[in-house]
Amino acid sequence: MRFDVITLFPEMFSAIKDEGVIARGIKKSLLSIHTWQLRDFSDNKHRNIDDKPYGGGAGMVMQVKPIRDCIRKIKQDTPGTMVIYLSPQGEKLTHDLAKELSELDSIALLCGRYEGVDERVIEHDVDKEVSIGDYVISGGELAAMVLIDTVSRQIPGVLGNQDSLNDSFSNGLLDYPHYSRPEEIDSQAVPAVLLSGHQANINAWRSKQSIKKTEEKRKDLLK
Ligand code: 4FN
Repeated sequence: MRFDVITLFPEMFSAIKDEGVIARGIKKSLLSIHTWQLRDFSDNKHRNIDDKPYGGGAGMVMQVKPIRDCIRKIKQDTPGTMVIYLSPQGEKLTHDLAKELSELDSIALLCGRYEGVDERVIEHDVDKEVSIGDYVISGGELAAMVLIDTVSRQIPGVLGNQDSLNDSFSNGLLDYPHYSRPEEIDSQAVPAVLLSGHQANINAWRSKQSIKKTEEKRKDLLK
């Protein structure tokens, strides 16, 4: 899977490129992340890519021309890539959407800043809008990194054994509780079943806990 990221802050993406699951996916050539500095597509000496909103008001708007030129360049290199604008107006990013997107060969991610992009970019250049959730954030970069992380994890071979989630969320439920050494600390003991060595009982306990936790904390996940 190839990701092309259009951003004013390409350096931010070193956070996911340089270590962890994604870095290892890149090393194994299962993934690549290419960042594009939108300012390189500016047509003025100040390297501006934003301007004042028609109709007035606060803030600045990202202009059509640099974005359109950048997308044209990306599509020359990678025909057929899906252009996604990370935006509060988008379809909510879920595990299911991540699985769907992981079937694609390439995705271009447009990261907004200021008040966002000129609406004509959304009409003409963007294939899909995706949102990571209902809160204000300062820019689309963090959202793009969340998308890259969750989509990349769905690509066969990206996760090593150390990184694998057991069954959690493959079934749409919360994970069961986890325990490690010591067996007891400050009078808090590990549930006896986990020390029993009886794997069928352990699996049954975990499955019950998983459902119970989901009912208690995230009823909305039980469809
Ligand atoms: N955010 C809301 C309503 C109005 C504006 C915002 C907001 C970054 C460029 C967009 C936000 C949230 C989830 C991208 C938020 C996302 C963004 C995202 C995002 C700068 C303009 C902006 C009703 C959601 C609170 C700033 C709600 N997923 N504007 O945050 O890009 O991807």
